[in-house]
Amino acid sequence: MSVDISTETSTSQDTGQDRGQDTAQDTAQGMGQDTAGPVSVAAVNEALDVGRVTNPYVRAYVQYWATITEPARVEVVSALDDARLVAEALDAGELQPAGHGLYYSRSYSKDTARSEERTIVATDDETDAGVYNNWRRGDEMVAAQIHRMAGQSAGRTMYVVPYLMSPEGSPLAQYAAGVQLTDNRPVVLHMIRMARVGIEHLDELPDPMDFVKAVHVTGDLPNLGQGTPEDQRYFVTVADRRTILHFGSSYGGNALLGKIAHGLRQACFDGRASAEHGVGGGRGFLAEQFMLLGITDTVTGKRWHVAGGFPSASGKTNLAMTLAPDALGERYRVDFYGDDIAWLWVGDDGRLYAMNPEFGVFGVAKDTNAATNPTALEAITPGSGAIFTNVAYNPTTQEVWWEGRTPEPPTDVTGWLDWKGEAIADREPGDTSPWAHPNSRFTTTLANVPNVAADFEAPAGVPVDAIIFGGRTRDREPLVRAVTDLAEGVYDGLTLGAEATFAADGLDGQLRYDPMSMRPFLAYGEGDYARHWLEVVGAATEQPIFAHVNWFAKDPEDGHFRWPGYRENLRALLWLLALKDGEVTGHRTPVGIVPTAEELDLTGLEVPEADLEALLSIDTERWRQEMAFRADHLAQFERLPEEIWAAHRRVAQALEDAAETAADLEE
Ligand code: GTP
Ligand code: SPV
Ligand code: MN
Repeated sequence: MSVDISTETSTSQDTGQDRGQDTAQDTAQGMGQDTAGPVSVAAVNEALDVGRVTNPYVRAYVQYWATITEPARVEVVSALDDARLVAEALDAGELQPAGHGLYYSRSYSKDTARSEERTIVATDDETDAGVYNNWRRGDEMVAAQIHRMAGQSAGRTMYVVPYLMSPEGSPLAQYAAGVQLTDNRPVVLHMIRMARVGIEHLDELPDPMDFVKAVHVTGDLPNLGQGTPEDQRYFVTVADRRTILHFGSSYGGNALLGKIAHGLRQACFDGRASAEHGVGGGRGFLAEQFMLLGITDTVTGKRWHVAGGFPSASGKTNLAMTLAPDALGERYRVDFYGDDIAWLWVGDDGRLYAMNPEFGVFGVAKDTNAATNPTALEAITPGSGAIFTNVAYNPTTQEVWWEGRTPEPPTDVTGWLDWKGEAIADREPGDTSPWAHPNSRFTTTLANVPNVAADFEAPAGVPVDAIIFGGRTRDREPLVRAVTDLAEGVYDGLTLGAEATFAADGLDGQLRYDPMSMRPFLAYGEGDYARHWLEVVGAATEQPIFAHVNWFAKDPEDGHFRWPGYRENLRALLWLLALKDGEVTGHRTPVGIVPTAEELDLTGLEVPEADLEALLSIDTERWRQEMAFRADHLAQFERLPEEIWAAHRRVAQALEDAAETAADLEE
């Protein structure tokens, strides 16, 4: 579908000679970029015709941005182009082979993760400003991004990637369509794995203007001043124009705009706005950084669905893909739906539903192995088409490795390169820096995950029985505590966080709060967001049970994890669902209901007595300290609903009462 305009006369002074890696790529393609000027209007039209793009608004949008970024050629992409694009990327050295049907890529060394301080939500309405969303005015940010992107795709191909962030036929499909423009072929290959890609997905737009305009320009990565005061990168969602403009990265959520820019930030905004259009019974929908799984008790035939938010790198992928622990595997089956994003709404029958808008998994590689996440390993086997990014690579054997894949790195280091491409054999003695980047990832499709749910693409979504929140906390949070009241559940989500890892990151024991695990993805103010949560979930005729889980409690003496985690985590969820179904009662504490030691099914698992006791109890003093931090955290939010404050006061009072009772007992 490529339209080559290399025969046209050059009008640009910018030959792209100084564009670092791009020059090498395009030369390798033999596209003659030195002579290719900006693509002409006629050539763009031709590419759109070849790509069967008939929607006049999409055509005008592509034309408009082509005049700004000035690519040498335009190509419309579909998932069917994958094999050809992979072959081109291998030829160009953008990908390297990592075994049969597996690929390796390395991103620029200063471009290996999202950058929260460079990420902005812009609208025309000042009241959309929150504590965390880096709000700016739309006009200002659009102008700034046009300025940054101008001419920056010179010599490159602009790929037009039409995509859908939902299963086909979803009641939320109206909010799911988008067209990403990108000048980066590996980004296209990631999009094909992470979203449903092809113009046919946009054929049935209720309104031809209902698509997200998502523009990605890579930029001259070695010269963007990443992390300096001259940083040129900006990742902007102009939410009220449904426009996403990302400049200065080729990595993950910075560059695959369907995923978090659309699937979370834009959808967060649309979810509230959609109430006016009658979506979700007039309440709208929620877009959350949530995993989604199904659990079936094969003995009773009962089936539940659990959705839940954990901050980035806190265990969503691992939980979503989990298998039941061996000792319980005969009885319970876990089905995978999604690992990073869920959209939730109330269906016509009054129940709360959830679906995963993504088509693939962009999972953390570190510690993925046969014991922790066997299904992930199966999803990245030869022939799966998986792409590894920033792990260690051996070009001779085409193997990949990351910390925790095996207990020790390969003993024969011959040929092994670390994530920067530097030979392990050349390392100074005593150099213990990781072979793989800590945020290195694998990209594979949902369908490759062996325990993907049979109905993972069902447009109706699945009914949600439980909503869980979980952070990394070493000492205060028990293994699981259930919350049965909606406002207290939303309050718990708003006060979710992970402990500061170094004293310098914050006060000792104080959390880096991450409301609902949405801190980097919120599109509008936290108080209004809390209100939207109360309205959407409050409208459900059957309320989900809420819970806070923690797999990361540690023994302060020797630092060991008190809970084995990973597959064993299912045991906490089974208790929660039994509680919801009235089969157990648990033990009531000021901060929720925790399991008794007898109620938790520990068949085939040995947890030392002292660890179990700590996992199932509440440290009232630590909690009282936390309540003061929470009050300060919540006080930052404008228009926080009174129900949330009331929930805070109830929990605080219950803790004071518990402390008093304890003091009385001591006397
Ligand atoms: P994002 O994709 O960044 O949103 O992360 P995520 O929430 O999906 O986190 P993921 O499941 O990839 O886990 C992040 C890291 O935590 C990995 O290195 C996991 O091995 C580790 N991890 C996940 N679950 C557990 C657990 O139950 N116990 C312990 N100790 N570590 C875990
Ligand atoms: C996260 O950082 O939470 C991710 C990876 O899931 S990214 O898509 O880059 O945001
Ligand atoms: Mn994530």
